[in-house]
Amino acid sequence: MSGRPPMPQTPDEEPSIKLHEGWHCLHVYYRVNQQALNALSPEDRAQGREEVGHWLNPEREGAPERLQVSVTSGHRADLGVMMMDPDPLVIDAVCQGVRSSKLGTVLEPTYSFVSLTEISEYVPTVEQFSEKLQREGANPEDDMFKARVRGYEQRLPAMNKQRIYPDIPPYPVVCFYPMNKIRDPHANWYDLPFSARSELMAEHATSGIKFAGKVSQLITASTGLDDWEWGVTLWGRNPAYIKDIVYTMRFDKASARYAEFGPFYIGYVMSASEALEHLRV
Ligand code: 76R
Repeated sequence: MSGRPPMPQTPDEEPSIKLHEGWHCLHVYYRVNQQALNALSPEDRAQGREEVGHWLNPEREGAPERLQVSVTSGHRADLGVMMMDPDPLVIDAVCQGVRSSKLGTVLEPTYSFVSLTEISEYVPTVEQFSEKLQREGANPEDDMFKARVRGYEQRLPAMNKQRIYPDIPPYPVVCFYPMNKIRDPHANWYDLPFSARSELMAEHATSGIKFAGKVSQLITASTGLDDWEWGVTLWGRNPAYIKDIVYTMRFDKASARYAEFGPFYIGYVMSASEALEHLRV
C-alpha cells in the first residue's frame, strides 16, 4: 500500500503526451569536439554561437518553463543543460535546435537523463504529520501542537508545488546523478512494507533538512523512462555543501542499505553565452 492515491485517470480521458500533474525533465550533457570546432569557418562559428545562444536562452519565446545551463567539471562533459516543461517536445526541440545548428557537430551529447517531476509517496499528509507528532509524545490539545500542524498545513501546498513545478534556486553549483533503490535478496527495498519505507524516508528527510539554506534538492522519477529509478539534482550555495550532504546521506539507512548510484556530474551555473565563452567555442 502506498501513501498517496494514484493520479486521477478517467476512462474517457483524451490521449496526450502532457502530464496530469508535474513536468517532463531532461538533463543533457555535451562535450566540445575540438576537431569539429577547428573545421568551422569564422562565420559558421559565429552563427553557431548565436543559434545555440538562442536555443539555450531561458527567456526565449517558446523556451521550456525551466532551462539552466552549466559548465561541467571533468572529462565526462563540458556543458550541461537541464530543462523542464509540460510538453516533452518543447524540451526535445531545444536538443534538435542545438544539433541542427552550425555547432551541431561541435556539441556532442555524451549523457542524458529523462525523468518526470513528482510528489513522492513518502511526503507526509497533514494527518500523517499530526500522527507522527503524537507518536513522539505531543498532546493534540496543546497550542504548540496545533500551531505545528497548522504551520505544516499552510506550508504543504507551496512545498508540493515546488516538487512538481520547481523554481530553480539562485545557487552557483549544480550536481546531478541517477540512483536506484536496490532489489538484492539481502536488501530489497521493494519487498519492504510501506510503513518501513516511510520510516526510512523520514530519517532521510530529517538528515536533508539540516542542509536547508545550503543545498536545495529536486528528485525526479524515471522508472519506465530511463535506466535508473530517480534523478537527483542538487543545487548548492557552495561545492563543499554538495560533498557534505551526499556524504552525510550515505549513513542514512535508506542510502546505506538500499541505494546505488550512477555517474555524478558537477557543474557551475552560467548563461549559454558565458558558457560558450568559457569553453572557447
Ligand atoms: O520532499 C521532501 O522534502 C519530503 C521529504 C523527502 C522525500 C520524500 C526528502 C527530503 N527526500 C525524499 C525523497 Mn530526498 N534526497 C535524495 C538524495 O545521495 C543520496 O544518498 C541520496 C540522494 C539526496 C541528496 C536527497 C536530499 N529523496 C527522495 C527520493 C524518492 C524516494 C521515493 O519516492 O521512493 C530519493 C531517491 C531521494 C534521494 N531529500 C530530502 C534530500 C534533502 C536535502 C531533503 C530535505 C529537503 C527539505 O525539506 O529541505
